[in-house]
Amino acid sequence: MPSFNTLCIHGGQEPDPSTGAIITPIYQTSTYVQEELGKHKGHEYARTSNPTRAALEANLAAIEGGRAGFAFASGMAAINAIASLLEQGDHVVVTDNTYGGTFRLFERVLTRSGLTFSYVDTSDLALVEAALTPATKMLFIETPTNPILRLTDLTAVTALAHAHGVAVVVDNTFASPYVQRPLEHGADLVVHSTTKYLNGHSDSVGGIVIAVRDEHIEWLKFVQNAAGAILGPFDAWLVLRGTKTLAVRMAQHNANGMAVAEFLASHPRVQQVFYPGLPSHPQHALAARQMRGFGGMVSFDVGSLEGARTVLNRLRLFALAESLGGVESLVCHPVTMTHASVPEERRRAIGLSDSLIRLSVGIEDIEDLKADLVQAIGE
Ligand code: P1T
Repeated sequence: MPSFNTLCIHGGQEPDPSTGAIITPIYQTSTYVQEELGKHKGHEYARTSNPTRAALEANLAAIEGGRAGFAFASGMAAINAIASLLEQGDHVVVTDNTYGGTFRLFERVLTRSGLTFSYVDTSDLALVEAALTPATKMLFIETPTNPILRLTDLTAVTALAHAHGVAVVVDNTFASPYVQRPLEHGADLVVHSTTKYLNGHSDSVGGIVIAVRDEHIEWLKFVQNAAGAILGPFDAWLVLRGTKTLAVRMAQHNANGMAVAEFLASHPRVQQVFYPGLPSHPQHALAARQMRGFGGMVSFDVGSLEGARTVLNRLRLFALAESLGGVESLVCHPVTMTHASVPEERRRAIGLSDSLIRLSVGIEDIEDLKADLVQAIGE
């Protein structure tokens, strides 16, 4: 089996059969001409299959170490496709500090179809076990969480879930498959917003589900076509271009993330830093076991909303924007931006304060990033 860096570039890739092009072309077509009735080259209609999308799906399945991948129009569409594995009356246990859009999909959309969700701190196995009911069919884990960067022990939680016949889904968006490999810990499904590290260049929105079990693969293939929230060929091509440099980008995100976290941790005006790579992180030992490097996401608290506002408005190289995982650094204010759909009392319960600032540390020169933080926060 080729190593990770090689799989990023070559996994699932073949020269184009019609021309030998080394890069899979953008098959920008809606349909495929059949030679005669019932005789075609493996593709009939582009919602059902597209060679560019298929090349991306094979690439991402190889990178995550899964058996099949299914690409969707966004990370949320991918999560919605996973939820379609469930039926009315089923119950899901969800990491409490999940992306705000995931919470909104579950609470505002899927509860209308008779699904129920319990939000628990999945870093605490006893809480997970206590939340399981006879109706629980799925455990939806985000680790590290967005934006508090709390971790869940994937090996332990998967063993617990499987002992109760519950499938485990891991949203691996924040870590990327370079940093964390949920399927190797026993997870059943991995989901990504490809919008983030996998694409890596902030120029495409998409999602992927990686599956290992026959019944999941069969259903996801069916529902991708039946519901039709597919990733378009141009976006598939962009993500495929992105994954070729995933390994080198992630090594630099890891290095810059660590350096920024250490810089913030030593800054007198910063009250708290959330980063799994810091020894002060309550789950640093787990992070060192479960992750390869600690990623490029760093959150910190300057103690007051006014202070946060000043920093957010002063930063220059860190652009004020939602999203993450691109080569350029971004900063956001989760309470009013990415997590505005989470009710205030829930935000308080998970420790998401009004003064929290979230950084997506890019791969620019670290000295330039530190200089920007100094001019924004002060000496
Ligand atoms: O934006 P979309 O491609 O639909 O992905 C949704 C999503 C799913 N899971 C996680 C962990 C995410 O962080 C996201 C999207 N997050 C942001 C836009 C953000 O700024 O946090």
